[in-house]
Amino acid sequence: MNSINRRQFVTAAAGMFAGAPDLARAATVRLPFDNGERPLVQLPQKRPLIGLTTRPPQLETPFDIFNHGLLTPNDAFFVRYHVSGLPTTIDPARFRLSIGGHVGKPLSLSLAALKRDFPRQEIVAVNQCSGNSRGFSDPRVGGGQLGNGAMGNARWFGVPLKALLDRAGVREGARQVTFNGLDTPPVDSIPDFVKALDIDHARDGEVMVAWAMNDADLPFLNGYPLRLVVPGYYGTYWIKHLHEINVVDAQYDGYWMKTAYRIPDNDCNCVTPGQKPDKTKPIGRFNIRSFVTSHEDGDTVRAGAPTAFRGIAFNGGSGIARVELSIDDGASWKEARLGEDLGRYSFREWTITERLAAGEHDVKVRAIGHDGETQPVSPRWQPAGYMRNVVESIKVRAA
Ligand SMILES: Nc1nc2c(c(=O)[nH]1)N[C@H]1C(S)=C(S)[C@@H](COP(=O)(O)O)O[C@H]1N2
Ligand SMILES: [Mo]
Repeated sequence: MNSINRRQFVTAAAGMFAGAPDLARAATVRLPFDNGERPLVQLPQKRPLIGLTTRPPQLETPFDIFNHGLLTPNDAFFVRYHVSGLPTTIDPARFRLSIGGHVGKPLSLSLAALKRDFPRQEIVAVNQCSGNSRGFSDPRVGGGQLGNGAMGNARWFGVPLKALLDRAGVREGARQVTFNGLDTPPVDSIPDFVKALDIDHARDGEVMVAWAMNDADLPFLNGYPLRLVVPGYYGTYWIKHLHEINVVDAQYDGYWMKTAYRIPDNDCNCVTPGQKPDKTKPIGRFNIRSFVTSHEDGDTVRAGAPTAFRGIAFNGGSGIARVELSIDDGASWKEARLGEDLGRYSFREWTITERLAAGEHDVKVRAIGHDGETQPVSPRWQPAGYMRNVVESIKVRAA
């Protein structure tokens, strides 16, 4: 366990910077690992969030947000980009989504047509970056040194991808579907960010093209005007500013599928720390995770009095069957009560009240999915630092 206090250290009140971009970097936050100092940055349509890079903009959500409701507010939702050429202005009247390639009838759809001519769909789902929590990797690995805030849960509105593909008429022999957004690499040597899904996955009726989240248009930095939503799958597939869908009759082998975003192809998707996997595959579904959101490492509670613990759990789509809390470093576990069920791709709230005897307590939380999956007690490791899902642990003092 890291010895630095896990409390995110805010040196100035964040709210006062709203609307004052020149002061937007005056506050900092400390993530609980080496070199974890980060500026709080305020970008358009966002409240001050934890800044990772500016070009392209990358922001993570301050963790206490997850204690204030199951849906992550749009202005607090994390932001991840790979390439720095963001579209600067998008005219919603002239924007077109194209669906082409191995189809009978290529389509070019305006936003109005998309909203008018197709069935609507709504789904609550977690979007989580593959590298969420990467900063905790030990030994450390390259890539964005993220805390636990590169995730968020939203109610997405849009049209099922299946409806679009059916309208275009997928031809015999289709293997995959590729997705491209309006952002572009700054130089030719960096490959454009294009991702692919297998044709059956793309047509499962759940993958969707979304234009709204939590009852509002997508914030620009979360993909305005359209993004792909791939419930249960890591954020890398959730293409933002989506404008090009292509059906292909071969395995798509662009850089971001063939070389990047790959995981060890074994049962644990892990290797011995420091080793390289001998076989890899594209990253896929989330593994199961759970967090305490009501308390942070280093908190003090009243000894002997009821302490209400609360948090969230989620997984790749089987849904959360059970969450358990331990206040004795994993020696014994008690089942928590699950909150409202917003669907099997959503955060699930859990609560439990415990009385802590005077002294230090190692508080741990673990979730069990309907598929039986649970979390490992010691962290798994892989060279890219993806898929961290160790049982989380915080120290709480009762006095
Ligand atoms: N166009 C585009 N879409 C993208 C990316 C990108 O770089 N460009 N990054 C992906 C990755 S890796 C993640 S984790 C999610 C993050 O979604 P968010 O920025 O809305 O939180 O966007 C995905 N979609
Ligand atoms: Mo990501």
